[in-house]
Order: sequence, then C-alpha cells, then structure tokens
Amino acid sequence: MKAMNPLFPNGLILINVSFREGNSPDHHQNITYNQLLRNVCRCANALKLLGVKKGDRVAIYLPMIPELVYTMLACARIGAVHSIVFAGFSSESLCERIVDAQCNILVTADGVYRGDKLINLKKIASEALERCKESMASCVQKCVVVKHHAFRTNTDASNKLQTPWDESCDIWWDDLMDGVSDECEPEWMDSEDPLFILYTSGSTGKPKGVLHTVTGYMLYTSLTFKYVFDYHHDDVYWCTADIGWITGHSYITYGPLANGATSVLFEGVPVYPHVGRLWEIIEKYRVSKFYTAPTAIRLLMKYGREPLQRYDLSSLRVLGTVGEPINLEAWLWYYDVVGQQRCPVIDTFWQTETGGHVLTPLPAATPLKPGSATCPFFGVQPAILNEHGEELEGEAEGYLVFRKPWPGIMRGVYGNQERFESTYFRKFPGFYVTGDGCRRDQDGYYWITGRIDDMLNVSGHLLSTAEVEAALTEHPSVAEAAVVSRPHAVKGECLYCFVTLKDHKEFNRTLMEELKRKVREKIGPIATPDFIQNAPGLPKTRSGKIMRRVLRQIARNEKDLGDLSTLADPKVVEVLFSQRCEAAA
Ligand code: 7RM
Repeated sequence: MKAMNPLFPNGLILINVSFREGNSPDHHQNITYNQLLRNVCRCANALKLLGVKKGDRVAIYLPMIPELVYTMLACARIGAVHSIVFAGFSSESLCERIVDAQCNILVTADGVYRGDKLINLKKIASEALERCKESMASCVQKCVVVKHHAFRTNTDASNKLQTPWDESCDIWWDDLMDGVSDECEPEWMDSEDPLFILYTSGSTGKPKGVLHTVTGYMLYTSLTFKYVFDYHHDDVYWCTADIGWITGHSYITYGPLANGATSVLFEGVPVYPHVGRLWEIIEKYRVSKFYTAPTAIRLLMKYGREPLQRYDLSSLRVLGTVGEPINLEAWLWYYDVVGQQRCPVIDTFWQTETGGHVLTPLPAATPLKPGSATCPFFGVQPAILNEHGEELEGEAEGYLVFRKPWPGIMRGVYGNQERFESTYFRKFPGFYVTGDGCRRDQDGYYWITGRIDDMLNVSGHLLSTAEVEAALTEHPSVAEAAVVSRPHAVKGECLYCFVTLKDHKEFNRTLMEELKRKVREKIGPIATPDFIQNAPGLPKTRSGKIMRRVLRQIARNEKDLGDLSTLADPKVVEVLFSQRCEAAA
C-alpha cells in the first residue's frame, strides 16, 4: 500500500489494490498491498514451520484464489522454488510433475466451482499423492488444503465434495496459519538462484520443467509489464489467464505486483453466469488495460455485440492478446467492438521459456498490423534461419530464433541440462530456437506462422502430439496412434487422432468415449480429442516413420497431397481419406 504517491503530489492518496472476483459475481473482495504482504509473510512462516528451506520445491495445485498468490510469493520470500501445476491437470500429470521436481510440500484446495461445474481438487490431489507413493517416488510430506470460500460459506456444497483426508499428511490452511506471525524477513538470494519451475509440454511427450531465476525474471516481467501495457498508477489492469500458465505467473503475479499495480484476480470463466461476464467485470472495476487470448475472443464473438452493449467499456485503453496467432477476424472484432477503435491491440509473442514478452508492439508507439506481433522488445534480437541454419535477411520466412539472451530467458530444464541444450540450442548453434515458424515482411515486422515441431496449440495451451499418443496407446484395444492438429473455430487448433486397433477389436462409440476419457484422465480436459478416426493402417515411410504431414492433410481435407513417393504403402492414404471424420466425435 502506498500512503502518498509521488506521482500525485497534491495530497491525493491513491491506494492500489487487487480486486478479487470469484467464480460467482457476489464473491468479491479488495486486497491492499499491506494485506498482501501480511498474508504472504504468514504463509512464509507457515511453510517454514513445515520445514521448508531455501531451495526446496513446493508444488501448488490451486484455483485462481488469493491463496495461490500468497503461496507463490511466500515461496519467493523464503527462497523456496514454487512449481505450480494448472488446476485443470489430471492426477497423473500432477504426480509426474511432483516427482520430477521432488517437491516436499503440496498446497491445494478442497474444491472449486468453475462456472457451474464442481471440481473436487483435493480428490485429484490425493490420487496424485497416492500415485507418487506407488511409484516409490514419494517425496511430499505435507499437503496443505485451503478451504475454498464457496465451501466455507456453503455447507451444502462442502458436503457434496466429501474431501478425502489423510491425517498423517493433510493439514487445513486455516489451522496452519492460525497464530502464525505476519512478519517474515525475506531470505537473501543470489540473483541467479532459482525462483520457480513451470512445466511445459515437450515434443517427446515428457513435460519439461522450465526453470526461471530470481532477478532476471523479475526485472524482465516488471519492465515488460510497464512498457508493453503502458502502465500508469491510475490504471486498472486485468489479465484473464490462469496463474497455472506462464502468462499468469508473469502478468498476473510478478509483473503487475512488482509495479504496485491495481489489478483484478478473476477466478471464474467468461460465460458464467452469463456471456457478458468479462464485460461486466470491466465495467465493475473500470478496467483500463485488458489482456486475454484469441481463443476467448473467438468464443465471445459468437454471441455478437449485444452482450457488450449492455456495459460501459469506456475505461478501456489498451487491449493485449497472447497465446497463439490472432486471426484477422478476431483482431478486428477485438479492436472495433471491444475497444471501440480507441485502443491499440497489443499482440504479444512470447513463451514459457522466454519469461516475458519478446516480440510486441508498444501502445501508441508502434504502428499496428493486425496479426503481427510486430517488433522485438528492447534488447531482444530475433533472426530467421532456413533449414541449413543460414540467416535470412530482409523479407523472409523460416525458423524464429534469438541471437542473444535477455534477462527473462529460462536458465535451464530442471534436473536435465542435456535436454535444455538439445531442445533449444543444438539445432542451430549460437541461437535460441523457439520452435515457431515466422515471416518477416518488407517493413521488418514479424508474423508468427505457428509451431514447426510436433506441438499443437489448443486454446493457447501447448500440447505435444506424443503425450496424447501415449495416452491413447495405453488403451488395451489400441495398437498404434498418431495425433495431428486441425483448425478449430474457437480453440484455434484441436486434436485429430488416428488409432489403429489391435486384431479383432471393434471401433465403436464406446471405444471412442473410453479413449477420450483416457486422455482426459492422463493429461486433463484441455487435451480431450475432437476427432478420433479408425485407421486400419497409418501412412509410413519405408523406414517406419509416420508421415504426419499426410495425416494433417487428411484431417484438414486437403486433397492435394504432394509427393508421396516415400510412402511404403500409398493405398493406406486412400482408405483414410474415404473414412475421414467430418464432424467432431
Ligand atoms: C505466453 C505463452 C508458447 C507458444 C509460442 C507460440 C504461441 C504465444 C503468441 C503465439 C502467435 C502470439 N507461452 N504463441 N503467443 N503465437 N502470436 N502472440 O503462450 O509457452 O504456453 O506457449 O504459444 O507458438 O511458441 S506458452
């Protein structure tokens, strides 16, 4: 909390706060920076009581509630390394991440409503811990459980949850914090000490623990936040991402809070209890800087202008977008309808690995081109290479790489230096490889063309085809699976799966449902396949490699398949084409 702001010398007192808005519009609360500090310190002391020391890893599996921010900053305060797992991930994904980072503590909640859907988080968390034990990789000693507001006030909902409880391990957040001091001296850290690990999909299927360090990351997120959103002290900033992803880490927690910004922390979803919820929140808090993803824009576009016209959006000044390339239609709708042609659309390209924005316009300073992330941020040096690693000059298209590091770049893959080097630096020595394709136009503007590895981008979230294939082939009826992306009107891309069944197994509705469930359980609901096609055979090269390019074309109904000479059995393609799925499963 600032008592006197030097920017407002005439005695005007400006108290910057966080507006916390729950899943239900009646759950809201203001949190001052003073309250934030006290809660962070309380949590820091509580973690210390549980034995957490500098360098220890703490897993966090929480919905978008203030306790999530308190816990991550409490870790930072005592030098512990947080590893946040998005609360939409399955128990298996959670377990895998806990084991990889060897976390001692898990912080979770009893349950959460996402829209009108009740999610029993503690049950998933308990299953994950059970699974860790079974794999003999048990490391978690204590599981701290936040009693979620909605269940604190509504015993009915609480009863529905039937929170599983293990006396030897589980402890309620409230009991732990009870009587704990709200003052805690911060731990002194080296600038290159680790701050957090955040897992991101890798093309081999096993997620990578992207490691960020204290000073470079905080410097970079606070600086990019300030310049890219042109943040001023009378602004109200709102990013709709979940803190379980990098966008939330950098541009809900670290960037805005390091700037003392007034911001909104939103727990709910865009269409609950009605499709105008986001616009209602913008009006309610007079939001001036708004940051969301193309998938959300495309979702809300479907409902037309009417839901927006009911609210006063005149406070808006800057509109940010992130997560995937924004198509022209969505860009124009964002600019015309949401921003009423008054607000620049700031298309920010970056990655979990980059820590913060690397290609982005600056409001009012950079002339915009719809669909282009425009130019590099200060100090960032992009280049475009061809397959041979030769740098292309002027107008060109190829691999997007960066020549020099910047403060926010990742410092490693947790526990796997070899993977860090091979994934990002081996293909083109001397450059950081993004994995994205990119075009540079005659004005030097950059246009991201999408992933060029075996990754796909569903609603702004990266998934690897390999991890979905691994989930599908776990089903006893499946012999082989190949997954490709297909364009989707709202999600950007969606999953199109080809499965080859074992002999005498039948392909039917039940099997499809089982396969979908398998993927949901193994990875999480975001990875649910939209299309599943029976593939008696897959197009393979003579050396046995699946030709994904061909499968992608089948999924997209592209008839001109180009050169098929490397195919071992060209007939396979005809069969697949004749049986392709038109409608989603
Ligand atoms: C911030 C985030 C990273 C991948 C990245 C791209 C894609 C992100 C944009 C974009 C086009 C953008 N981190 N991507 N932003 N593509 N324009 N403005 O999303 O690690 O989860 O994903 O997302 O493919 O490599 S992430």
